[in-house]
Amino acid sequence: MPAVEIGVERRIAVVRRFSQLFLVAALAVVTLLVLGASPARPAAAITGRAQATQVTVVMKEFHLVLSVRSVHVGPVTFRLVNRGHLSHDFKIAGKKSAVIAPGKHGLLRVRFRKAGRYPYRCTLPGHADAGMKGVLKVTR
Ligand SMILES: [Cu+2]
Repeated sequence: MPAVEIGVERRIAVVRRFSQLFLVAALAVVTLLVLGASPARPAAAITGRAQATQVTVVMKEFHLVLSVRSVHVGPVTFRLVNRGHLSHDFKIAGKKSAVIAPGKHGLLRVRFRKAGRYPYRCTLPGHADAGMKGVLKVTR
């Protein structure tokens, strides 16, 4: 074989090798992007669709009974169930639900960004003073 042809073949082989390396590198980058850069983050942070913690709040005259005493930082859905004979609402972390009629239920979604103690209350006149209040602990 003439020397010129050997040179061309070698060059083609080098180009092939580089394109294979490039493909492997590109696949690695795509894989990292799909999986998310940091494996320490929870799955919810990678998908961006954090699963909200559910807390049931039973409303009665005159107290609010929460299904848990504490939640973690992040989105929380309060499921409000009025088992009383009067209308009630639920306010926490500056967010307030609609007024829930007796026998009805509603939802309040709150995102807790910091750990701490968050007071909650029913804002209807006199209800908190009569006992419809408490404190929810939010932890890291
Ligand atoms: Cu009330």
